[in-house]
Amino acid sequence: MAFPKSFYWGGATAANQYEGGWNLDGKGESVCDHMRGGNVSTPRQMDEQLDPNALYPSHVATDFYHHYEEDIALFAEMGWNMFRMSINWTRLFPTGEEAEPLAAGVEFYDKVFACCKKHGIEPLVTLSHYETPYALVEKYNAWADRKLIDCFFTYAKFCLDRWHGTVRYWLTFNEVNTGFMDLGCVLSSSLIQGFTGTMAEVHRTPNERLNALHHQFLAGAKIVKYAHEHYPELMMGNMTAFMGSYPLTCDPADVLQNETEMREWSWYASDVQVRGHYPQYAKRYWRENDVQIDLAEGDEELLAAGKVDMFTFSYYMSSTATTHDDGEMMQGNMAMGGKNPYLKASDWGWQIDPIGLRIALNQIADRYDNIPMFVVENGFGAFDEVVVEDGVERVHDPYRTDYLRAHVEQMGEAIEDGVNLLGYTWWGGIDLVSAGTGEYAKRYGFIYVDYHDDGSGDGHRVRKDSFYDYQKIIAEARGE
Ligand code: BGP
Repeated sequence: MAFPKSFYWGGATAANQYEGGWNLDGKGESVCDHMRGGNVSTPRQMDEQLDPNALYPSHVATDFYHHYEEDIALFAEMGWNMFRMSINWTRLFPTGEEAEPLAAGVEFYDKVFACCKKHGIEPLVTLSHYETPYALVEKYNAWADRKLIDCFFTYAKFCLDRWHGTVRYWLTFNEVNTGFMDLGCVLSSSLIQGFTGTMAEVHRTPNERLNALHHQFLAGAKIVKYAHEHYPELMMGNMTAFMGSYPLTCDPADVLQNETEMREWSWYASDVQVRGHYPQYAKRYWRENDVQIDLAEGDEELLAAGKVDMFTFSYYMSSTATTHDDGEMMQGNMAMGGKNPYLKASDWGWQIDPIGLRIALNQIADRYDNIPMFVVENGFGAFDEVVVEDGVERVHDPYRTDYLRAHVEQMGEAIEDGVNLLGYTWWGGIDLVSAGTGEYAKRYGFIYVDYHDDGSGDGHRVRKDSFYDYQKIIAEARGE
């Protein structure tokens, strides 16, 4: 295999889906703490007021808060040398506006990073992974307001000042590009002040969406600039949900449609974050969609001064684009775009396309002068079954290993193509709550966690077959 010795292998998580302990030790409420669970056909519901009788999956999630030592030891056993996690903004700054962080929160992450170090695992930390303080939604409608830039900067600056010696790799906003669409207006830009209803009911104008994004670009650039000035050894990255797509036919109109969708869904955000300015096609989009960007004095300079050092992205599936009305749309949570007759899909309608990952890596390398890259999310959500054999609990999940192997193979090809890929963190690694549906049943982990959608389960961990498969793949790649 083509992987260099220095390659990072690991898994990725997010506090809102993994950590739990939602109100312990002074932690404040995040956006996700107000979201109920759903499933593939029932969208998640957002409650302005929490209902004491409802289940909110982020409240316990899969309880990393109380299991971090056990879990990190299991990660090390698989051979990981990287663990992507997010810091829960509200564990440090409960309402997002305190001047000083909560000591208990600081102590928790101190312990987590020390534990990673003990196991030789490099943390890769997302500063904001769908965890905007709910108090900032109530007060400012979150990223609609420029004020959030300062709130975020106070929080992010604290994190860098405290942990720059321990954490080298940092990401600003998870899947920030989803804010271009209604899809990202709940979890990512959180334009949901006073809103109760399902995720599918949130519709914001292009002007609202793109201004919220503008504020996130500025906040990201501000912390990247601060890192470059104070801690030049850090690697600061964007994080894009890469929505790979193909023209459904060779009709030039389909090719153009595909190009347009790729720009809007995937490239718009990273073009700003990597190049430090808005792309040439933005102005026409703004004009034709009634968008007036709140460009204040100094904004353009800040974007130019806060260019990221690495490109990181999630990749799960690909779709198609067409202008013909006979194209069938993909079904399922967070799945956008058209179906591809050459691809199979998961139970949630996500089309499986390993070659698409190689294409994505090459497209990013071509576009951004072979910038260092990480695939920070890629994975297969599936229903798993625990069976007891000779008194031992097991999960046989060859479908997950198949998906993993096929994608690892294509990353190897991309490295052969010359792509500057530094690492891979599989989404989950350990079971956690789904972001799109809020389910436990959509499992991604190599480690099973005994929690269920009806609130039952004791949280004990079980190594799935894929645990040993990933262990083997990593060892093989390292030539061990
Ligand atoms: C990405 C998110 C993750 C994660 C993943 C899988 O969009 O960054 O937080 O959850 O997708 O999606 P889902 O959980 O909906 O299956």
